[in-house]
Amino acid sequence: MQSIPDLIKKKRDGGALSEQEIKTFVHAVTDGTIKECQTGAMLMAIWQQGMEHAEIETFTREMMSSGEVMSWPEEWAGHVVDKHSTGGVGDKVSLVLAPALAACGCKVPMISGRGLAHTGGTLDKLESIPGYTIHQSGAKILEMLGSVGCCIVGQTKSLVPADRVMYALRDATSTVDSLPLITGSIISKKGAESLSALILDVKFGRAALYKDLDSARELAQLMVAAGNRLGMRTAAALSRMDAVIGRCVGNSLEVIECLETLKGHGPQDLMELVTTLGGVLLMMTGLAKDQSEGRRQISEAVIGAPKAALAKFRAMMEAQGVATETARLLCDTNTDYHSVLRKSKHEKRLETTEEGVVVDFDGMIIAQILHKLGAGRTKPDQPVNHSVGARLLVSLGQRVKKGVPWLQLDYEDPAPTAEQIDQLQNALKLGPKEIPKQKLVQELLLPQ
Ligand code: IUR
Repeated sequence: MQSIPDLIKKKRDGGALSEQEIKTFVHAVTDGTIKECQTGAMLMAIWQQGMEHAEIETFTREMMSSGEVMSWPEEWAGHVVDKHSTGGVGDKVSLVLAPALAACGCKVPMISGRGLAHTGGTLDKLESIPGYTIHQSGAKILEMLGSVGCCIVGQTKSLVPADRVMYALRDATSTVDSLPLITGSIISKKGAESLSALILDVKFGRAALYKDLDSARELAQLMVAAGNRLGMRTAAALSRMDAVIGRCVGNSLEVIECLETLKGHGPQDLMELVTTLGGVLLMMTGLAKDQSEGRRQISEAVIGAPKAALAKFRAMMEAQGVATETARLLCDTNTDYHSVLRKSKHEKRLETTEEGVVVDFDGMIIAQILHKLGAGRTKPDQPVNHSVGARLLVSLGQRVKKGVPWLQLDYEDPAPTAEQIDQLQNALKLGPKEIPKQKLVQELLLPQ
């Protein structure tokens, strides 16, 4: 058998690793027999030389098999689904989509992540709800899927251990932005959920990991191919991420916006993402005959009477540790959300400095400043301040006069500096007239 240095050399020099060689590497990472520096060197070799399709497939499969692979009752066959987003600003889709899918008959074992860098994490948002416990055992996940139909939880220790090791080292070796490594990492974890169908929301734009449509499409194609080869019906949406999804950014504020959406008052762009992604999933599971029927079912679950998705969200909160009274308060109409969710000690309203039509918000600037004010983290275990956030007070296309409040900033410690306020002011772009809206979901890649 070849030694680890031989494998590193082969990849470093541009060779394609065989199935056995990839197995040897992933096993060594999983059982800890490889030195950290060797894993780092292999990651860099992969970053530089890339991988062929067959290598990516084997790599992903081996990562998936490095730990526990979940299994579900036979009667759920075909209906176990999930979605993954590559990360955005104000991206709260999962909190609405998971219960909506459950209301439509799917089983949704949604395993999510925490936020890192400028993008928020679904788990951080949920943890702003007192009592919500993201760590749940495999047995409890099974029980929640049986009784509620969905759960949103953190990665369990036994799921894809090879990724835990590699992901930490990728950060330390500047190898995060590698298409085969991203594909292996994301798709192996979804494969270990034993999904019937998976939708990927691959974002492109100013506030996304990939700035242009072509590179986002390249990643999406690789992930769709790997997911389908692993036996999940996998599709991807390429969606624009320049401004903000919905009107709120920041953990508590985003939970409030989701609850409002589940009560039928959601912003149009958030609903567009939820119904598009959910519609494709329902089509892939066969629960809807086509995409538009799927969209209609999801929309009905969210805005129709009774509020079926809201009921699922409430049941999910309770199943994951939220007190019955807290869950009831959050789901009541005309509730005071801040009787439950932490409100920031301070707020500041930014006003327009000229007259004009709102043509753009720079989501990246807003996210970066909120991150500095404590809404996000720079290191994996850093705590976040759930109360820090921002709410847009004006909409795209709206004509505004000078001196109109356009952004409410919720902050605690640190307070924003004068320079940060100036930067935030630059996030708002006014123009002489409205510009045509661009499509939010630019392309869909569906399985053949
Ligand atoms: N999320 C993951 O789970 N893996 C990755 O490589 C990235 C995000 I980038």
